[in-house]
Amino acid sequence: MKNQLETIFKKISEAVRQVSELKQLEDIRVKALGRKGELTRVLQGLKDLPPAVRREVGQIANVMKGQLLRHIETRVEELKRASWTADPKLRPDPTLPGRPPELGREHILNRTIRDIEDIFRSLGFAVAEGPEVETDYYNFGAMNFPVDHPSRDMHDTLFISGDVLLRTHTSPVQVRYMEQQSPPLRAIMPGKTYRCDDDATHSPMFHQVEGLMVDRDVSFADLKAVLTLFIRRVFGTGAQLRFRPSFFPFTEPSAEIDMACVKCRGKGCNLCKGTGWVEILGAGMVHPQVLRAGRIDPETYTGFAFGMGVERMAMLKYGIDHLRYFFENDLRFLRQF
Ligand code: 2NL
Repeated sequence: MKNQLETIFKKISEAVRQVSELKQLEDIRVKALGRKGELTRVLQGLKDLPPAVRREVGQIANVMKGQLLRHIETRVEELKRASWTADPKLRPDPTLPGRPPELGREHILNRTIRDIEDIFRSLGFAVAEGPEVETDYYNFGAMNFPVDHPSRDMHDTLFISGDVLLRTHTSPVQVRYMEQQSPPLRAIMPGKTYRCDDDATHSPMFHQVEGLMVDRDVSFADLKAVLTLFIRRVFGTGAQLRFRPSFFPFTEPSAEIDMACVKCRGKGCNLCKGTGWVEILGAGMVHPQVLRAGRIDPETYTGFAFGMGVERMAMLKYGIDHLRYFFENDLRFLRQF
């Protein structure tokens, strides 16, 4: 076996020395050391030898393998240099600038969430997070949804089993927050939310930021002031808002908040469907039942709450006209921000 190795080693060394083209060198490497190469096959045959011999022959074979690889490397360098002499254009130019590595970047939705967080932090709000897998109680019951409310339907909510579901809004985090803290409290809750919905304007997973402020004497005027300030920080001091009466089970009174269309400035276009206004926030005074679920006495405290879709905020702010851009991970889109 040792002789066999010796023969193979000599033969390959000689072939490497005589080679005159890089391509042939690669062929030699594969034939000798590749997966089905001559030397590889000998190494595979080792397992049939008695242990003492196996160790000795194995060592020799491995040393040979290392030497052959070094021979080949050296020969590659020699051949390359020879080719530079023949054709100086092939010589690497060490004065060229290096290729910068491709860097990743923050996704535009996370960037939008971070901007929203920074604005609310500057207004004294804390940022809280919570589980995406929730119970029916925290997602619906504590939020004052009637037992027969259509959102609780399998067709709208992604159920995991029984009372366990994927949260359909970040409100459960607010209920947990109220349970754990006592007023005064100010906090926002950003995160992923899920609904049984998938079309041009709905994704089964989307992002929401909800917020909450509870104290003695918090009024609808506070809600208007905070949300107007927030929207003007995001869209500029010229942003105009309109508060429309609305309904949510968890707030009373409730409002939907529209902003004068960013695209046509109120004239009417496809984005605002000719109305001159785009919906941007939902809000209201926290329902007494929801305060109670958070172990807060509605006789002593009042609060306002609001919710917004992060995808929608980003689309309005950056002029993105379709939801799919956020999720298809086309670098040409992602790199723009
Ligand atoms: C929307 C509307 C809203 C809330 C979310 C909330 C949370 C608690 C109590 C009361 Cl704990 N309300 N959240 C209130 C009003 C509206 O979201 O359009 N979201 C995208």
